[in-house]
Amino acid sequence: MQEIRQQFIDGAWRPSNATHGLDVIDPYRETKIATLTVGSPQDVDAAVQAARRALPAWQRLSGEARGRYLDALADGLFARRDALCRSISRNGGKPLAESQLDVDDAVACYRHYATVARQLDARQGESSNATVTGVHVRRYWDPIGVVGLITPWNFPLVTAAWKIAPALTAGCSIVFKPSEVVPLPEQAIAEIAQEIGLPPGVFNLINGDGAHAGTALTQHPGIDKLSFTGSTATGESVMRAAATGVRNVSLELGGKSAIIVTEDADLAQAAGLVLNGIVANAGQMCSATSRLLVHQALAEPLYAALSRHIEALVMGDPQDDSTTLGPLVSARQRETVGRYLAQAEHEGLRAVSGTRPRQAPGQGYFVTPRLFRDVPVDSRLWREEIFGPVLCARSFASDEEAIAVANDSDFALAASVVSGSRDRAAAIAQQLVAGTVWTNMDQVAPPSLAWGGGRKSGIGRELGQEGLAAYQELKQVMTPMP
Ligand code: TXE
Repeated sequence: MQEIRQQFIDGAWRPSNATHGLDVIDPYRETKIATLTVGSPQDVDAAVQAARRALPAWQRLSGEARGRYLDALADGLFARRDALCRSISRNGGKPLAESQLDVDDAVACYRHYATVARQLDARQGESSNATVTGVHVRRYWDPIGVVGLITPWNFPLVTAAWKIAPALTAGCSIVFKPSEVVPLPEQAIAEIAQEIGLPPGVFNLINGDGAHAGTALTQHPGIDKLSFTGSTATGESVMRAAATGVRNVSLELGGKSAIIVTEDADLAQAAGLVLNGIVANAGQMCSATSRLLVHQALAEPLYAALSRHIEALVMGDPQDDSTTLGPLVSARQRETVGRYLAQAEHEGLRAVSGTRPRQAPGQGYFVTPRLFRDVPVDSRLWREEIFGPVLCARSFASDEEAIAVANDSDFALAASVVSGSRDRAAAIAQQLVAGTVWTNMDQVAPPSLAWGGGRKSGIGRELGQEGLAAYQELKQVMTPMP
């Protein structure tokens, strides 16, 4: 069994003076696979001090040089691909094919920002387009400073890359706290930082839970910006902490995204996209399309097709190649989803029959996928993020009705439209309130495009140019014209 007693501070693994430990669990075998020493406030302070010391030299480095480190991080992850996939599947419970997507997405993200970093040098000091009579204006993009990055357990390495890569590109130094639920794959980032000779203090990793390490990090006055991905409730407390000292904050929180299927859609394509949007990662995705709105003319055939697809899923060992649906990440997450299923019974929701996958293992934190139809719009299952393989469906009579129901949500992260007509899909997409709308495709977030949403889904954008801007401060230098 692995013991993670140390924190990565100032370029080296350092023993922690903390006494508090946590168990790390394999959600398929329901066994302890590691113990994790929770970083103390002193550890967090040492990490922040190291990041502050490293900041001036790191930000002075050219974008070209920072780009080389980003490429080296991508190389380091790629070199460990197989081991990391096994680690993600073992600790997080997702099938190997999905873990491979995670590692590849993380690699692609570091690669993308390596290119962006190289382009930065040419932009620094560019003349502004704005015309101010008699004044010449130059623009510079400075790093925001030392950033505190906190990620959840559902996409290890990926959510970390979405923060670490643009922050390093901008010239920020980092204190990173991964989730305590799936910390094992994330340790590799520190190993690689050490291996590639990233200057000490530029990247620091503090392990631990939210109550101890997370809180110590968000409250540390030496942090200039907080970037958080996780639940809306924790996002609110991170934002409250950021208010002290008027510190910048980015939040990527939950979702309750809609998928709209029109009657002219290709049935097989629609069923595939709807299924993927709710069973990938066992539904534990902020972008899960967990509200299905299907035109009344296609509702019965779509429900029947989904039912068949669900029956064909193979629940089992995430490290077995044949498995297509893994367990939920933890006993706690299974309890949370179980409470929603009890609520569904209480509300008398109508489940579509025949939705039991072929194989149901006798161990692991599994939840059998559920499809509830005709779910009232005021049902808790329709309105709240469940974070499990539970799909709520309703039928609609007109596109206007579908759009209104889709937009009637506390969240605004993503949405999906499946239609036989590109024009109709585009018209619906334009009226949806969401950061990303997929039409006749789903669940892709390439590093060159922004990701994020409004309402209770968060503040700001990650990835793309916007994701880099989240770690920069614009400086304008004005000079009288000669
Ligand atoms: O998330 P938390 P949890 C949703 C999903 C899930 C629910 C609970 O609905 O069922 O959140 O999951 C750290 N100060 N999402 O409890 O608490 C914590 O250590 C600073 C949606 O795992 O938000 C971890 O690193 N940090 C989401 C991270 O925050 C704190 C993904 C996320 O934990 C902290 C995950 C505090 N006070 C869950 N408390 C998405 N958007 O994809 C906790 N943390």
